[in-house]
Amino acid sequence: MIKIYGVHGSPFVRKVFVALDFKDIPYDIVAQMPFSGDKDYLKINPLGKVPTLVDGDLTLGDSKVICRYLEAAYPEPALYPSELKEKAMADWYEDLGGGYLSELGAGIFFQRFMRPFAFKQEPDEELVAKITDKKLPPMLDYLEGQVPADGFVFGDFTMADLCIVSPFINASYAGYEVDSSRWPSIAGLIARVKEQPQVKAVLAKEAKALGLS
Ligand SMILES: N[C@@H](CCC(=O)N[C@@H](CS)C(=O)NCC(=O)O)C(=O)O
Repeated sequence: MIKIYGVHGSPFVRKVFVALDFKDIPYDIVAQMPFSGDKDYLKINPLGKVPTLVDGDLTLGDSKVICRYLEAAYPEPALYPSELKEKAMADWYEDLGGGYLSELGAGIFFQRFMRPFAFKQEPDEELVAKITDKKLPPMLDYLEGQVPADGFVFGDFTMADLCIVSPFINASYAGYEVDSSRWPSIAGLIARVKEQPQVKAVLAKEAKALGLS
């Protein structure tokens, strides 16, 4: 049975859980906190980051690498587009969502969720405002021009939709919501992705794990 090391709430672990559920692949979760410095975990993932997948003699880090492996090993139902340029765009959205956008979402989440609840510290609202007022608007302007007003980016739901939306899910745990009057298409995509059955099921587990439900 496939084993996934990670925790609910991480946008990177979320991708892997959704991919496995979407493809109906059974798996066990091995609870692994990020930033733990756990020496045994560093033996299987020297970066110490989550998620890590163990499938028999294969041990892989990085959500993108893991999801690509799952897509190749279990092609149906497809979670990535197959047309060349759409596939390339899906890579770009995964890179953007897991890179810069994720840093912004994590910044809000860390300040407004982790600091008060995990570390009993006040959030740095100046830093949050810099993200919400300066860094996010140009990204949202760009995304607003990329995503459709209805449905998903490539027609059917794909990993690209989840990658675009995931940073905003984490920001929403910290009270940030995308302004739907300014960015209606991206706000609509966030709502639709949250309702996608496998995403919805994983988010329900996250809410429980984070004490939000
Ligand atoms: N590129 C990696 C990023 C994974 C990542 O940064 N995970 C975070 C949790 S959300 C983590 O483990 N951070 C711990 C650290 O950076 O040491 C992926 O896609 O899996």
